[in-house]
Amino acid sequence: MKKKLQLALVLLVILLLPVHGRAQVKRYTFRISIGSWNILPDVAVKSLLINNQIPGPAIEVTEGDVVEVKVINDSVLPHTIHWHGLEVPNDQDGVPYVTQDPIEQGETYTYRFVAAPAGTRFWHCHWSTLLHISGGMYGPLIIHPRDPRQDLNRKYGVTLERTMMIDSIDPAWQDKMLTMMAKMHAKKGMAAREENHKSSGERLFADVGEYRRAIEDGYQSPYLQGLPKPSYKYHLINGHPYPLVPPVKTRVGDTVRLRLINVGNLPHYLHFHGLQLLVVAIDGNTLANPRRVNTVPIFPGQAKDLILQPQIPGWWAVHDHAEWGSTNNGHFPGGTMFLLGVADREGKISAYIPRISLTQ
Ligand SMILES: [Cu+2]
Repeated sequence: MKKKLQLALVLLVILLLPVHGRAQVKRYTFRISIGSWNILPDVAVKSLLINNQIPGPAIEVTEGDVVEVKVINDSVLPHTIHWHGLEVPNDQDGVPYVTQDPIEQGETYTYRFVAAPAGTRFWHCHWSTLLHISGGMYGPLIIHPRDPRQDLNRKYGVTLERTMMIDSIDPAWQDKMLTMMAKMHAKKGMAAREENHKSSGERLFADVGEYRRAIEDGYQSPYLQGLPKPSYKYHLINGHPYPLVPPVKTRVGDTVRLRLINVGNLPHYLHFHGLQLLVVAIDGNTLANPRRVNTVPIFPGQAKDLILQPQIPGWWAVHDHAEWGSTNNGHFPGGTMFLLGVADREGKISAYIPRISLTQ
């Protein structure tokens, strides 16, 4: 009897193995540099690039995989990387002076964690986040469920997938701040190297009491020094605003999964022409009751998974219905906008050929 039970267990394990697969170690290298990024052909912005791209590299793994990210800091500024929406060991969470020291110029640091929970998640720099996220330090972190019964692609029969990361930037502010910060840290770095110290040179306090005493003793808080503030002028999808956002081309009968991630500081309200869609997950977590909508609010730090099954052929506009989000430096159209091309069964999208207008 015992032997039969053992055999049944072994068979069960063998049956489950090919379905669930084995956890793997997935390795990534992030090389950080300061460079120029053309959001539009005539708008170049000083940026923080990871492997020379915005967004940075996409991490795509299966739940339970071990993720190893080697961060090489070739920039003069400090950084840490945070895994947004993941449940990682505390010392891998990437919050400077809360869970780790910043990664300084010339340093290499390796993060290691198990990918969980499944869903549409992302990563971003957590040092000077206002500047470093708008600078371009972010990327998708897609975790596929290990159990195929939890897989929304399988459930909805997804034939096409796109991930869109939304961010808003102020090029003039970003240029000024990155230049200023780079100069400051270069100076600090030189002084620190002479004294054989770490280069950040941040003033650190052990607790609130020490911070209060420092102010009583004449310490000047950085928040009273009046740094310039951003006034967001361009709204990007994967590093570019409309008209550089590539259209999503599909056909009647297809099922499209859009993974929207808002990494920026402004809310956006994406309105889809010509169809109703299903919101099937928020912040990577599957909804028990998907919502049928045609306008999708997406707030800072939020992710939403959308399922689209377009039925009417044509070129359909998808745009931010808070209209400032659909402008480039105040001019409509631009920003968070793209076209959804739906072909009929013969492959024809529309008799009307869309062109690009920038002067409406
Ligand atoms: Cu950074």
